[in-house]
Amino acid sequence: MRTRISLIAVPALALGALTAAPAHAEYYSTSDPADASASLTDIRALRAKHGAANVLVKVRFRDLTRSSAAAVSVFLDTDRGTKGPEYVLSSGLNDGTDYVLTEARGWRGSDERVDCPYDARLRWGAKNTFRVRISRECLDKPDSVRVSVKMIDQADGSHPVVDWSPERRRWSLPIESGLGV
Ligand SMILES: [Ca+2]
Ligand SMILES: [Ca+2]
Repeated sequence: MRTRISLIAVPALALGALTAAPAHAEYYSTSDPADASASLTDIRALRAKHGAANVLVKVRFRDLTRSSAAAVSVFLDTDRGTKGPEYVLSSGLNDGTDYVLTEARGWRGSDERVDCPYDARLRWGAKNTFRVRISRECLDKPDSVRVSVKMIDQADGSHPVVDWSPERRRWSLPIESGLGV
């Protein structure tokens, strides 16, 4: 696994930032290995940005299909003092799927829906991505977030294929709220 942290969130700031790089990251990006090859929705990359208004998470899969039997959970850690995620965005990966943001109960969703602005979008074709945008209001405006993503594919009912990024129940580096997004 290769992990890369950009110190520069906004390209327009890049020149100035060369001499005064911020001490924190506002952007996280990692590639994920082809380690769930039994599933078309093997996670291949995870990116996250924490802007002034929203948290954006983008997951890229090997091959996203409209009839996918897989689902994705985007776990969000907004309180490092409390073990595990505080929120989870759960979605199918098929055309017309529902998605929901709830408070987390351990590494699961719950019935406690969070009522706030967020949206999710699937892109088929060459992009093969699932993208979610969550208002920072939903998350109680945290200074920093960490993300972890789980894919579970039920295509073969006898044995679901699971893939995590960056690793099972492991977090991205902390991402501080920044400009843009
Ligand atoms: Ca993978
Ligand atoms: Ca936590």
